[in-house]
Amino acid sequence: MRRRTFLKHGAVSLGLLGAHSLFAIPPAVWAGEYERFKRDLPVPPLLESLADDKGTARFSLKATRGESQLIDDFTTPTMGYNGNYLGPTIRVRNGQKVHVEVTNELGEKTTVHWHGLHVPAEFDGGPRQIILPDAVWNPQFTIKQPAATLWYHPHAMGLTGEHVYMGLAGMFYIDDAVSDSLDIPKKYGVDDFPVILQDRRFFQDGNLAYVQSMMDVMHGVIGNIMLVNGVEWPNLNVAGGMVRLRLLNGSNGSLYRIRFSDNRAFNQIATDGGFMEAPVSLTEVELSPGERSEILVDFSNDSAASTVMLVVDQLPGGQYEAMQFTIGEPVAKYHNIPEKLTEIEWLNEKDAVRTRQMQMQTFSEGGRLTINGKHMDMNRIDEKIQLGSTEIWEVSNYSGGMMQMIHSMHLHDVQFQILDRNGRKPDPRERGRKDTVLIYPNETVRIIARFEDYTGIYMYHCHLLEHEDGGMMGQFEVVK
Ligand SMILES: [Cu+2]
Repeated sequence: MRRRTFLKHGAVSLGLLGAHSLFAIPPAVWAGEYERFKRDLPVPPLLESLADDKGTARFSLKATRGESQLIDDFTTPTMGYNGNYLGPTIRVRNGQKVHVEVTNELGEKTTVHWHGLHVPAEFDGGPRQIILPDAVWNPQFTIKQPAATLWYHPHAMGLTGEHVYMGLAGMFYIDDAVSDSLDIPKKYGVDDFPVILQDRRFFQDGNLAYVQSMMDVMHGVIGNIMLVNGVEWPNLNVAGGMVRLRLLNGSNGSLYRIRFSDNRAFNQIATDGGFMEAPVSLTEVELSPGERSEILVDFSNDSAASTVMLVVDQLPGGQYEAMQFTIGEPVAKYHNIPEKLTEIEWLNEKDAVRTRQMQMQTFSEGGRLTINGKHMDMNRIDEKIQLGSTEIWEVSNYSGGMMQMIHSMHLHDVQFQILDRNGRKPDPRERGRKDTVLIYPNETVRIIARFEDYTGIYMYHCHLLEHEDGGMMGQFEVVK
């Protein structure tokens, strides 16, 4: 079915896709004959923890290669953790000791970075913690942060974009007394679902078409097929009640605006690093690469067997009816939206010991991607930060001219808070714990963070993965 459709639309794709038309399968939306939403949304399995006699949670992750049916009728060589594509969801509690055994079966070096997790530098999984082929890495840490939806992915210098593109990524949940006590959906895969959004581009033979041109490095690799948890056009059967979606922009370089096909309102309850103080009613969530958002969607007024779609506007790019919800019978127990979710300790500008300027620049100096005019160098420490201190970082994006594009600033080690965007207070939906922040062209975003508990070297970088691999990254060292 798909192949026939491809031939039929081949001529159309030539004109619209330009240089990529020779290898790319045409966008899903043109394949009018294809039956969508016939595959179930895959829910990554929860990773079984083997708790030892001291109560430490023990996990085993293997980075491997495999084959997947990301889009129907095509077999694609992929990478995954403990499977063919993506990885299992790791679930731990605040205060818990965690030990992960990571085995690298990729045949090339990789790392595993715990995105959003506050851990000792040596266990952060950045480019300094390389796992050689067939080697085993044993990070151990204690969870010291509130309930949140974090994720894990590779972070080897120059290879991050390709490894993530091939499928290496997984969710990392933290639970605590607050998440236990809130009367919200929390049954994994029943009324609480991970939603990992990733656009991808394919060759006609089903292979993923990673970086093919300089444009792909400049803008990030922008796909024309939207995957949800590793499948194009999945359907999810939900009961007629409240459903919690943990949205992750797992793309390499696309900005996503996410909404429902009927533009219904929903409530955002968490930012990157955990619950907000109170739910925020929205009709659209905006996520740059690496950002997460938890939302509560009310299906209790939908009649049984009705459907609604999750729509993703991709910038730059297209619009996707990414997945379908099919609503079933009403639930027996209905969750209300809590008025209050948690308390956040807001950092005070007056406590900041200094302000650092971070200029994210595209092709500033001899065609390079830089921060403050500097290209990433593993042998250079860019910023030294006093342990326990609070700092303001002024992150700006003024590349100018033809090079206007978004950046997505990610700091390892900390959860920060957004003070303002071009001097204006952030939207309510951004008032919470953050580890990744969208920076629009011609924008300066001030963030504030406290660097506590651990000394050592951590990364800060653009989370457009081709920018990161291209050198838009630096190292800060927390010192005593
Ligand atoms: Cu960037």
